[in-house]
Amino acid sequence: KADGPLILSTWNHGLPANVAAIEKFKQTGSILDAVETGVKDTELDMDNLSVGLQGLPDREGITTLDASIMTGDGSCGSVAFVRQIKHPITLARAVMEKTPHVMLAGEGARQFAIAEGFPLEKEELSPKAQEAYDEWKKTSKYKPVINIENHDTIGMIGMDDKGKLAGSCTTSGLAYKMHGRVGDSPIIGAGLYVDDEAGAATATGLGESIIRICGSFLIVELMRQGRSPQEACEEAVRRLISKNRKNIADIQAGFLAINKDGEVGAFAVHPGFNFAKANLTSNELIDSKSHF
Ligand code: SD4
Repeated sequence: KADGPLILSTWNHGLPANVAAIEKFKQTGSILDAVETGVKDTELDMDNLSVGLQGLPDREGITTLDASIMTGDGSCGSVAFVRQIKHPITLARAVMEKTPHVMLAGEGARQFAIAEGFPLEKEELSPKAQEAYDEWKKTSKYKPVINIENHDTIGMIGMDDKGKLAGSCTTSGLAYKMHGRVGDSPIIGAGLYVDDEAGAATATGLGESIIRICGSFLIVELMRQGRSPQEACEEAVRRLISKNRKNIADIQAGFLAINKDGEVGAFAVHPGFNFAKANLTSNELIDSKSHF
């Protein structure tokens, strides 16, 4: 078990998110609070066009958000295809803690948010998203480009000093997706899975390719069977490639995992994936290896 909390999160924005997570952990001692607060930082980052209401819209010009949260005892909550909510991760946590359900989507998620007192934000694109959308509309081609359009979702997994695990994942999903499209991030077992008895995993990249293999659940189950987090992430990437052969050159996906002993692993389909790893005294960005 770690001496203090260990926090891992996807991509460069994982660095400031980890700082927010560690700070919160110091205040409350809760790994759940830490992973929620950490990704809230990214949900507000105006430079991030793949998370939060400033994210790139769907092809109708509407930004819709997906998020999930889970703890190692099996508690989980998520929201999908939700509009006008600044912190979908907090809404996902409310679904987990205040409803008998795991997942709320679309208008129902928004109604629940209103009932819980979440402020509804004005529905308008951020200046950067508007500019990108106007440019995209000139050709309206739907072809996600790896490491450009599909990067930047934040997935965060953490362990406290007693070995308890929690994770969070939040995104505006694929840019210019069809209206109503839901990715892997709010799907428990695809974008996120956490089990104190085995480990935790989160995913980023083309959601369809990740859903197809139940990516995060697969990694946690492989760790349960004794694979290291690194071996488990590599096996999940191999599986993903085997089920997405036709267009694998255009598909990026990356996985990040921790096992119950605090060992860490990461692997991606293509180069370019990285993650941030923090404890009480350090916070570093690490490049993931990749299959190709
Ligand atoms: C999705 N997995 O909605 C998300 C997108 C993503 O980095 O990870 N972007 O498919």
